[in-house]
Amino acid sequence: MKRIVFISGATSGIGAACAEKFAQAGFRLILAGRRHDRLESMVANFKNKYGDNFMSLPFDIRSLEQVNNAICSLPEDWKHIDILVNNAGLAKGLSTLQDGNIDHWEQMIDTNIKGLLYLTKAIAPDMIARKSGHVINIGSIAGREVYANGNVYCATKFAVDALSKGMRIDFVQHGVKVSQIAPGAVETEFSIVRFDGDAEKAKNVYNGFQPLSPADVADAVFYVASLPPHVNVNDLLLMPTAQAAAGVIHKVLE
Ligand code: NDP
Ligand code: 8X3
Repeated sequence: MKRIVFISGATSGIGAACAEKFAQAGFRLILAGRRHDRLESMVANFKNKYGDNFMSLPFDIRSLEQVNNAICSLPEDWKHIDILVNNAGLAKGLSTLQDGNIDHWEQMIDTNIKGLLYLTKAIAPDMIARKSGHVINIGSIAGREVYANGNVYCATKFAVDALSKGMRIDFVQHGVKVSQIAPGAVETEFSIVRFDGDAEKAKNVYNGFQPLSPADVADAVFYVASLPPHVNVNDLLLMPTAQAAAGVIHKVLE
């Protein structure tokens, strides 16, 4: 039986690259995100290339009701999820706490922490009942080190780190694995979202060095998901070679 992978935030960046990687390898995929049109075109494209193994599930992870309705709506033959990739997340803004935008804080906390919790609570009980499953949380270097103006985003990723450790303790007796992949700078839509669509500001983040690509992170997620049942990667910090620490990137600018 083909294993089922649920990917949150599959419409772009790391989530989309994970979808491509697992699709190529023959897994069945549930692709989630808010942008319905993108999910539909991904599913159509994958079905064309890899067969009938894909479904889209559009919802806003910040809404407990939407999360629960979406998971309850899964058809019987899609209900037993083997791998949950908790990837949906975002940064909004980059400023000191005193100048911070409270709407931005709510959005980051509601998505990166509460959304991850809602989705895990909706999916993990079935893994626990079956004594098998794997939760892979996408953390960040920002969950290891606080950088200037990163305050609330960093706090949400520190929370992902803590929740990954907590889940691992809670699920261990049930044979459910928990891993965290924590990347450094990856060029995705992340900075465009952070800077409210300012593409030039976003591009500057990645100027002068080679960031990770979404495919680099997807390779790591796939590796972690492919290990035998008795082996788990608890935690994997994956950095661009040019990034030594959260705020230390060696840039060569012309
Ligand atoms: P992208 O902006 O490219 O992708 C973010 C994804 O999250 C999108 O698919 C988006 O889908 C989804 N998402 C955001 N808000 C919601 C919501 N409320 N409900 C459902 N889905 C949502 O960024 P990345 O691929 O870079 O980010 C993926 C993860 O990786 C995030 O958790 C981020 O914190 C983390 N990360 C990113 C790094 C980087 O440098 N890029 C480094 C380390 C970690 P949609 O808009 O369709 O809802
Ligand atoms: C994203 C990486 O360093 O921009 O989590 O916060 S960083």
